[in-house]
Amino acid sequence: SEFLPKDHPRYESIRMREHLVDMVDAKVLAPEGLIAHGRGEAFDYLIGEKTPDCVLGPIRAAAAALLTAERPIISLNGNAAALCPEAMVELAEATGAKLEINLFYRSRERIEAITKLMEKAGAREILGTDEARQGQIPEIGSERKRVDSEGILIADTVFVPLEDGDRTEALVKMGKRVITIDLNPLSRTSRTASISIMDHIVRAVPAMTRAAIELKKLNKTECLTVLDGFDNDKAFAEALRFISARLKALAGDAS
Ligand code: PTJ
Repeated sequence: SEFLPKDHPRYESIRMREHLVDMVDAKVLAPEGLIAHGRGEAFDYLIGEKTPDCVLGPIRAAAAALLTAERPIISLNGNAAALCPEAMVELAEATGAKLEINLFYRSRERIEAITKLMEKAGAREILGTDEARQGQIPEIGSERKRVDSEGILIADTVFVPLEDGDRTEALVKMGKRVITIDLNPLSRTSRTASISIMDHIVRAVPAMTRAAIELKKLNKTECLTVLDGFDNDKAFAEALRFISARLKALAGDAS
């Protein structure tokens, strides 16, 4: 905008905020999505605003999970669509997963706005838009219970970036493998997912696509070995250790 000088030290971060405000006007982003983003930004400071090495394992496991799944789904909410629509399409193409819109603050207007944005980004098929095909997940209290009967309802693996904890828990209880991205390692989402990625969605999604392209050189058994070797509790502990070590180093404490 006219207010943002190109040489501002936090140019990228402010530009992203301004884009998100525009996305609220366009009905893609829920106003509450702005607050969620702010919380994410705070945690991004703690990790140094780049993908920590300890997150490469979860990213690789997530790519392996999508590649080896029978019916993988990438679930889109307003934040994901607003921040990285093209990267989501690329991930879907690299892994063979389908895209489905699934919203907490659900409205026809928003579903249409997100569909239009995703189509512009190159998406060919988007699930979750056809009322006639709507199924329900009774374990979920929110509007997120409305899912596509040919998508999340029958999926074996669901990628739910930027999530509220309820749905992750319900999907895991249904026996589905759930992959999440959340900058906050302490959130209920991160704690209950099968694979949680503590990183900014804008960095993590392209990294997942790169990992998927690499993993495609292996056969299915080798991909499954990558997946089986992954331990989310261990990854959670490593994520916390990473933040803790980084803060200690910044404070000048000897390690
Ligand atoms: O589009 P809708 O209607 O489905 O609504 C989406 C929101 C995000 C409003 C809804 O799911 C929500 O309220 O989510 P929460 O419970 O605020 O959780 C969002 C989590 O995402 C928080 O724990 C943040 O730390 C994290 N987060 C926010 N922005 C990013 C992020 N993680 C990674 N990358 C980000 N850019």
